[in-house]
Amino acid sequence: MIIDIRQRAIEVLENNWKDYFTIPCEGLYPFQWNWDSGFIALGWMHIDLERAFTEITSLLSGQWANGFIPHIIFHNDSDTYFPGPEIQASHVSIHAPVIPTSGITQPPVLGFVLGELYAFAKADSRTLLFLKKVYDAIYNYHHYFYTHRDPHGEGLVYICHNWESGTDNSPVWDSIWDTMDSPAYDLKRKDNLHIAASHRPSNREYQHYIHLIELFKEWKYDDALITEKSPFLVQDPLFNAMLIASNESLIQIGEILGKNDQVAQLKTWNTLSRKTYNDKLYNKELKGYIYYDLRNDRPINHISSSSFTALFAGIPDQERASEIVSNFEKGSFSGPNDEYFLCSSFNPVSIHFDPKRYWRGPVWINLNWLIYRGLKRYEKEKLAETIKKDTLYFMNTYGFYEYFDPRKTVDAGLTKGYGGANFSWSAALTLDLILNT
Ligand code: 2M8
Repeated sequence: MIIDIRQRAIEVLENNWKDYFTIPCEGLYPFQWNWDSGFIALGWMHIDLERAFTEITSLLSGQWANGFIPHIIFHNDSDTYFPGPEIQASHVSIHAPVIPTSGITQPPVLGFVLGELYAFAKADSRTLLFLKKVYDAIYNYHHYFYTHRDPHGEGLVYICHNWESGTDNSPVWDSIWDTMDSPAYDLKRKDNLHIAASHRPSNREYQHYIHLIELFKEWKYDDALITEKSPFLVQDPLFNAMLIASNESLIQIGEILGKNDQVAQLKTWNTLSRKTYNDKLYNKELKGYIYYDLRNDRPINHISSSSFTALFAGIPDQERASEIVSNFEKGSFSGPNDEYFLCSSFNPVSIHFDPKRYWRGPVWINLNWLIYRGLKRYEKEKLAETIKKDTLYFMNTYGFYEYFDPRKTVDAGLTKGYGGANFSWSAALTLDLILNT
């Protein structure tokens, strides 16, 4: 069984490999995506180390002069995705490279991906050479965040678009859409040609997504103007946990490479980031980390799977970690009688929970991988094994889909997962779950 799933995962990655980068899946997502590539590199690491390195260097070819790394790099042409390079129009920024990219980013996973590569392949002489080659670029990405996206110097950086969160259609963003009066654009969406509309965001939501891009283009993707005026400005628990975990890996690798000044700066940033994350984002009643709406100066009191990624970055102390995982033991995310597979992307007891719609309830494998590793970090072995078991159950039963229904009660009647099939990070992280012991 294990050999079989491993071979099928390798086939998915091979088919999605486009000479020097990997697409998330055919049709639906035909370009290179930022955090997808980070997770995908962890799959390639088990198959072909050079490909893992190439995946990351290809992503870095889209880095902007100010250190920013975009969420999509348009290496290739394709007419199966909206919004493509002509809508995203990175060329309006003075910082953008020649290659077309988007002008927004995604959760900064690259730093900890370097840490994973080092842990897995430090004995291979190519690894240190690769780390030397890319270290400064990824450090500059973090420098960009702390110098452009932390207006109050708190150690928490903001995201300015739901697509930057990675959890694009989460109910968390609903209260922000309520503050916006976006034009009723007639959009030529392509996602609904690939996937049932009932599993994807609504047209109104897409109008908000595009309106933000239109505003940023009007401001030439200038960070100062975005900070001053963007209606969407949020401190997100997943995004900041990825930054903190990536700082940690950059500190470790920087020490090996003798990058003393960068290491000292990363330590200063990370100490403040951890403290503010704990002080500002923790909600004791909900037993989890929440979001903060910086534009409207108010907490957004929702718990999602993003809330639990703080464990991956080692943010809570042991006592708080135990409080957090009570959500998985006869708690809201497991259901009082274990009615749900772990881990729903949104709180199943919430009225906003939708088990089929993109990021409003279904299980995603990259979040499961992060939570699994977080639970291991806090020695919550039993729960970690449950989440691994649930993840591999989906993969074995349905294949490498993009997301899955968390309800055990409906599972017996299902024949497929949801969203794109043959999805790269589902395959890559399955490989890592099986092979990285
Ligand atoms: C989804 O997002 C893209 C926009 O970036 C989309 O729906 O068009 C999200 O799940 C995101 O997290 C992911 O990186 C991307 C590609 O897999 O798809």
